[in-house]
Amino acid sequence: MALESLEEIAAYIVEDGKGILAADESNPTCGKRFDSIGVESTEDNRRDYREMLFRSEGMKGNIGGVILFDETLRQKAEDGTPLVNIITAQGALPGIKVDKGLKPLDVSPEETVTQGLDGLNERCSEYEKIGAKFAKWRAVINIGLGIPTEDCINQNMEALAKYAKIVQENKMVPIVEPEVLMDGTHSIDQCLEVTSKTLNALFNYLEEHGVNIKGTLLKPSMVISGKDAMEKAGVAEVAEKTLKCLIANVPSDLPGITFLSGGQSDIDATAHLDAMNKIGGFDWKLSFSYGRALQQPALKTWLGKKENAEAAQAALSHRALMNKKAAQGKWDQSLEK
Ligand code: 5MM
Repeated sequence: MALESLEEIAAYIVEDGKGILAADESNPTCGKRFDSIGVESTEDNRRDYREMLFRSEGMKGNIGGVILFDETLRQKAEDGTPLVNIITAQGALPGIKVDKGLKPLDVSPEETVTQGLDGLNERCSEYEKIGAKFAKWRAVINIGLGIPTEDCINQNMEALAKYAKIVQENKMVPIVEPEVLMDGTHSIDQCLEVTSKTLNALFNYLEEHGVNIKGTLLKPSMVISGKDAMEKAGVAEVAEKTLKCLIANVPSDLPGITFLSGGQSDIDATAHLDAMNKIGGFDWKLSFSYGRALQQPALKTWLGKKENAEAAQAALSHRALMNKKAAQGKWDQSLEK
């Protein structure tokens, strides 16, 4: 894969309905996932689980990129092959999460700002040498009484723009991930308003900081009702309002939008993506960068046992294929049988 420019890398990741496997759980998050199946989160167990995922048949043709945590980018498989080489052999590009997590915002401590700009240039330079072709930074926006504040949106979106510029200077494609959390009782319309403000600020800052939009991918949350909302919007409304928000706020020369799943069920995440692609009317590729919605069935099947690896790989392969179909607007519930 001789991909020379940022534009070529970004286009490759999302070409023909391919999407991204988000496997960049930090060790504490991986610990939570493993707790749910009664597996200890050791370095070897994390390696075994991820090696199992990356060797799945269904990676090929369905997954264009894999986001990794620092530990995984440097890890070798049981037979000594670097995990990065296994990913590349599947036709996917390795990427790296470079943010350093969340800290409370000084002016509004119930909100957070993402950290990680200190030393980012040096870290990116090393990651690029190890083989990373793209990077990811996640900002978190909460909806609640009086929040998000303007300060929270502005500080997080400006940090995303500064990160993106540094990543591009190191010849990698930045994925900018502004996640508006599903937690709360808010309506889909409140989510639409907050997501619109957030994306509007993000693209203003990206422009101000001279980020090349054609060499960038956006990883947003969908416009969706809060997890504990009284009334939940259905698939058609989520698709319609998410597209309305994106069309109003995202430049058409951005090559791809790869959604996060954010706690949606695996089928909901696929159905929403498919509904948007069936509506159409936009220039970007509209695809996926799911963590839980791709991994959950595989994790529950694996249970930390070697004898379950094949069935777990089949579960991941199935979800990867279903989401590729959704990214082409060709998914149907009957394919899930
Ligand atoms: C896979 O989880 C990622 C890492 O999270 P932490 O830094 O909190 O450990 C996360 O950024 C992920 O890439 C996105 O949230 C998308 O994952 P979901 O599960 O929301 O699709």
